[in-house]
Amino acid sequence: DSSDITEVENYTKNKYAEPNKELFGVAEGKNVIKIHLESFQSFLIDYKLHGEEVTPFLNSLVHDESKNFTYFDNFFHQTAQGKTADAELIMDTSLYPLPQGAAFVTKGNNTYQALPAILGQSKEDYTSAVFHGDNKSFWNRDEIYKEFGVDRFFDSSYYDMNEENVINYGLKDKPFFKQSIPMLESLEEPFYAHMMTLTNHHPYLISPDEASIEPANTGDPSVDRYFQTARYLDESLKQFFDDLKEAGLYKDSVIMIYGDHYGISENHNQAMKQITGEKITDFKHTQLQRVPFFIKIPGVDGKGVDHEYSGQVDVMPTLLHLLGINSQDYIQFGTDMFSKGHKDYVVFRDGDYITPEYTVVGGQFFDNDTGEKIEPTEKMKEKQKTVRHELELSDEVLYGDLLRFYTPNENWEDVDTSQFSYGKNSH
Ligand code: GP9
Ligand code: MN
Repeated sequence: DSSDITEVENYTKNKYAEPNKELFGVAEGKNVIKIHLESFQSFLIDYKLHGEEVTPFLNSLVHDESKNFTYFDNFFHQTAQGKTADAELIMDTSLYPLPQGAAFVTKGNNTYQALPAILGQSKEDYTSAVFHGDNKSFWNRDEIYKEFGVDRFFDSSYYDMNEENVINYGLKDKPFFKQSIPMLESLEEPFYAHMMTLTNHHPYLISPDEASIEPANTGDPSVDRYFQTARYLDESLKQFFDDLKEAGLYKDSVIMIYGDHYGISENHNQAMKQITGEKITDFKHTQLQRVPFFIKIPGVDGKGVDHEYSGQVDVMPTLLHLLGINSQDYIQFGTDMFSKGHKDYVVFRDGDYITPEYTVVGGQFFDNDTGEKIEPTEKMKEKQKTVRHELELSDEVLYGDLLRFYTPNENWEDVDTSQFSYGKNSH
């Protein structure tokens, strides 16, 4: 009931980190373009296969001399069984995913105070849109997006899905980005646009004429092809950036790029040993849960590589502060990545977590420098309790639909789901 939400509120308000004053509001009213890199793990960045860069375009953003982007190399996905849907949930609500199933499906009719609605109710009156070349009902998106306050959902019904354009789950990334440009241009500004790619998805299928790098040769077919679909994704991004520039939508937009979850599961540790040159221990496997996070803020020089430890849950408060919106009003488990008070422990769904100094795997503690098992100090045990408590509180929010009982501020209006309908033919 409503007393439970008070406990959660006390916790999250206490965890809250004040914005970095230099950055608060610097991107007020700017368009936001958030790009989802399907199944993309950070080990691909700067990785060389057969002596070639796999992702030259993304690498160029990391090493960008013109300092457009900041790249977080200690950013982690926090997803569980809901995979893509969990990543979307975490990034747009700053809640943790559920221990079982996908909240997108089982909690698709909960009340949320999610980014699309918050930006839509801000004084800048953002238009929110999701772009994805798959059927609108996959992962129950067409239901939960209404609760999130997503104004427009450009699903596969908006795209030319002819046979040549489609592989695996849906639209190939190159035609996806190409065809998205006019839709993006049609949106009322400012907009919050979420571009969701798909081709770099297990089992990493690509037609031979579109593969521009040879597969790896571990003998594990999906691992071997992973580099080819990642290269294709990288090329599609380059094309998208060129098209954004041509459309005049690049320079003045906030652009965020993130990886949703791992692409190579622990079932492929043998192949990954060949790829990384190291035995994939449980400790090492946790290190591989890094996914990229890039951000470009108009008018602010990128920092190159930022080594701050952070996770998907931290993105929402970070963005709100850049846009000049006070995030303290909302129930959020993450903290602003640019804040001096950013909390640099990253919680995983199973109760494990990682800090700049040590990693907890299966409840056991490992030193980050040596990878050796260590005895936890009292402080470390305390932190472990905090992590578990946070997960419990987040679960209470979702299982109890507790945001029903929460009003962020006096201006907040409950999301009216009847305003939204998705799919080309319903407009
Ligand atoms: C499907 C796509 C894939 O629409 O988002 O989801 P995943 O299998 O990665 O969860
Ligand atoms: Mn995914």
